[in-house]
Amino acid sequence: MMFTARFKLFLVFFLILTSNFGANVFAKTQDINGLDSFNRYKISLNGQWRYIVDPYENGFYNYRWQKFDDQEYPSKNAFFTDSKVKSKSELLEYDFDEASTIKVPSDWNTQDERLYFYEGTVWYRKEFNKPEQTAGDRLVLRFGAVNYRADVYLNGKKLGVHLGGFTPFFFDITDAVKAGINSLVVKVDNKRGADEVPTLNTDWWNYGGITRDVDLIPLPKQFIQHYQSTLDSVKTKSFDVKVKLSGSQIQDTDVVMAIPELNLVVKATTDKEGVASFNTNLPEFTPWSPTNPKLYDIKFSTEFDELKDTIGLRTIETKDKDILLNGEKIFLKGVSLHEEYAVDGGGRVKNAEQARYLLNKVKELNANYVRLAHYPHSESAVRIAEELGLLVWSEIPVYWTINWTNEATYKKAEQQLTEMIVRDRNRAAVVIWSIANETPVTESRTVFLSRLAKEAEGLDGSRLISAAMEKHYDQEDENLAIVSDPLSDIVDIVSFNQYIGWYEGLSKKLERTRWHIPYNKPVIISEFGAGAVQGMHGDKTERWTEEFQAEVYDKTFKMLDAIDGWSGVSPWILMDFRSPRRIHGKFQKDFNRKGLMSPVGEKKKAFDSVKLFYNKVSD
Ligand code: GCB
Repeated sequence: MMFTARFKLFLVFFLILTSNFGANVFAKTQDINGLDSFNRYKISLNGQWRYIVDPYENGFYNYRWQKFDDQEYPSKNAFFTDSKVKSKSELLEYDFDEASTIKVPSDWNTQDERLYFYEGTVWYRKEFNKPEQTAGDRLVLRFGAVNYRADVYLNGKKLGVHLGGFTPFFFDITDAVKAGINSLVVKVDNKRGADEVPTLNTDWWNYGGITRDVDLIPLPKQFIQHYQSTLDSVKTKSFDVKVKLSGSQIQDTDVVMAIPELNLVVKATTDKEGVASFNTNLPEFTPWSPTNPKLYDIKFSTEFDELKDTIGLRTIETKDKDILLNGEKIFLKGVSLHEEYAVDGGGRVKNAEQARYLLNKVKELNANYVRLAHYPHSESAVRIAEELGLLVWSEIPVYWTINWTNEATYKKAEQQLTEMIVRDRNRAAVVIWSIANETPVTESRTVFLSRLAKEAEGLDGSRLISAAMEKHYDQEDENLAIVSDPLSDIVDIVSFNQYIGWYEGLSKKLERTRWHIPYNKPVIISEFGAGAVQGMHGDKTERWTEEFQAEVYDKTFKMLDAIDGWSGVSPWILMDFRSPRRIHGKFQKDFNRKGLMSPVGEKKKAFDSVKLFYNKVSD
């Protein structure tokens, strides 16, 4: 068969594109995906970047709507090369040097008034100097998160594309980087799409931009890509760790694992995949728990590399209707949280301080648990939760309706799940991976979610899997709420959201409702709530008042208490948050008002209802 050069090139790209879980890349990245980098030496590319707003994607398509960035024609496209070279270009309008600057990491919506509602393309450029490196070493470019699609170019060469707004991705730029000044260009596009994850409809702000850190990470020629540790039992203290090496000559290499505080130093040798497996019985240790979130330093070293981390040692499992932490029953006293910090008019959380502010508010509720909704929050947030002793529910944005029958959509969800799990699977705080929120009960959806559950189980069999489901009512008894969903057979915890007293009836209904949940599994109420404008007072029957909200809370807790197997709750939500669906001119003004606090952190009455209830309930 005869193939044209163009088709051959397409085939090559297609094969490369389909062989990665991470970014779709034109550079080699398989062995850097999921790179454990939190504690590595990094050169930050955060700061001011040049930006060009491009609603018609002029920089991407010509006037015939043909792509400029076709790999066959990189030289034609001055835009992606040096911004000063404008000759022959069809893109004379573009000049990064004359463009304004925008902060990275951050959303663009709260930095430029024109972009408050914007959904489309913005071009970003950062120039950086090639770092000093030893010959043979590698240089990796890491993005913490870009919402939603990132097309990344270095010195005019396309490195690849990444889809998904909340997880990290990597490029090996060892060969693409040049001596002196380098030009890094990112086309960021936050347009929603019917086949994307999430899809067109959500109840949160679609913040666009490079929303998390950008770093250069120098690596030796042989390096530790990542590791996975599991404590099998607090009693036996059996501890399994797998360490994956990448780069050159990864077989038959010694890896040393040390936990200095436990006087533990053990050695293992890598197999032909570069994996060193440790199975060891730990000496006496203090288990990690919300009441004592003890963390230990852990270090892996090889002849060429060293990776440091801190870990908590704990187990999580279910037994019949109970959740067991370190073998003991625990009740999850939590709250749901969006990754939004509007205190200074801002939007998406941009740094660890803001994440810590929010998680400290969670702690003020006497909580031991937080639902990080509805997408993976930053790695820093998860680590701060771990430090503060908060158990974490972590989820991917498979939300409401998704194109369940489209394989490409499934792959996008699976990629986000993989990137989330690989990033956080050594965090003791994370106890639940959630694969979906309020999805319709259809066969195609259950097939889709079963595949995701299986994937999660394969990547990390040591945590619980859940999804926020929904309830319905008995046909003959309008006061009998039922949770019956085939997904319940697949997940470890039966979780569901319900809004009796707000979307359904008034608080009286909470007094009448009984529950039928026919599974021998723990039950978590992943959401309930009511809207209130902070500072608005009135009778408890008056919607939008703090009194109304507090009444819904008090009665809901009473109702839930009667559920057999009730093992946890994360009311919706800690703080009011922006949503384009919340357009009521008097009460909402672009904010979902179900927060226990206003967007700037002023408490409503219901905050105290939760605090009081959690004070009374034993863990
Ligand atoms: C839900 C969704 C959540 C919404 C909330 C609401 O069930 O899971 O994302 O924000 O209801 O306020 O309606």
